[in-house]
Amino acid sequence: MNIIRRKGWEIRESLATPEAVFLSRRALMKGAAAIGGGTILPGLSSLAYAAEDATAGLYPAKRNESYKLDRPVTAESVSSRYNNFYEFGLSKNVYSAAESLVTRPWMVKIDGLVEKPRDIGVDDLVKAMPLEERLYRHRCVEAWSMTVPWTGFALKSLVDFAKPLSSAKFIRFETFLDPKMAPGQRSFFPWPYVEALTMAEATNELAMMVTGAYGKPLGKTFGAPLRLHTPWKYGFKDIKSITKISFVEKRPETFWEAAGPGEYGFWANINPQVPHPRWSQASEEILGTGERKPTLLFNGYGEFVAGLYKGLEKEKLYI
Ligand SMILES: Nc1nc2c(c(=O)[nH]1)N[C@H]1C(S)=C(S)[C@@H](COP(=O)(O)O)O[C@H]1N2
Ligand SMILES: [Mo]
Repeated sequence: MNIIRRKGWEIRESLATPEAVFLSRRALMKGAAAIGGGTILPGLSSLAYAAEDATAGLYPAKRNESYKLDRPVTAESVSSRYNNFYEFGLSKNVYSAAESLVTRPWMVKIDGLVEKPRDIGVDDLVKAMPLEERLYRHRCVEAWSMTVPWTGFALKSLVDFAKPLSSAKFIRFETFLDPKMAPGQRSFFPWPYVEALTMAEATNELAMMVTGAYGKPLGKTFGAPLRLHTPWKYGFKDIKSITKISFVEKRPETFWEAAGPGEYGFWANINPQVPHPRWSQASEEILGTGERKPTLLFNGYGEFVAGLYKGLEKEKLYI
């Protein structure tokens, strides 16, 4: 157990209270004193503010009831202690290492084939988007699954905000690159982590940008402050801690395609009948229960997404 360190979201939640304002003032004075004789420099207070989560008060967001479950939500104590976040190590037990992730200030670059490329602070982006909660199932390619109440907004809202040109055919996402902060990035993988979707996939209602979970701002181990969730695809598509979103014409090479092209592809749609080269995808272990359930085509989300793949039958849609 991690007793001494407070979780990121506890600090952020308390921001709404006068006490937290007082505390950050005090931290600010200390900082100013360190810089020069105790005078507060102009502009410093906004800097200090940007170091914290200015959107914490938006949680919990109202649930969108369109996405029904066939199983209980996974306990947060389970889902937040079994993670894939290779930037912080290869094991599932990376949650305390991931606490080194510095999530404020956090800029997101929107570039490529858009009307006007821009850099936007994650809090300004979140404030411009309609936040809601969705109950989604998550199926990792390693044959385990979990069910999480994510908070965030439809990726389509971000696409509308970015105003892509008609020449944009794909959307490419990139994670931060900082091997000092994330020691896993010193390993042999093709960093930074990259993922991508077609524009049709990105504007499907299911594709979600996630900024929170369990009614709170996103914990670091879940990929704060901004990650993707596409519940009909294997979990490796759900890129964490996004710093760059680019609209492009050519299909990008993704992190896992570059790392293991025989085993992981661009499409990664869930299909129990197409095994991974080294194991079956027919069923999944439900995290925290010891139970196995059959895996469903498109993870059971076919009514939303099956139409996206008409005419693409020659592609390797299921790895
Ligand atoms: N940047 C980054 N994003 C990532 C990963 C990663 O290692 N780095 N792992 C992926 C994989 S394989 C899965 S299953 C999910 C895990 O999400 P979770 O830790 O919230 O369960 O994140 C995905 N996104
Ligand atoms: Mo995964």
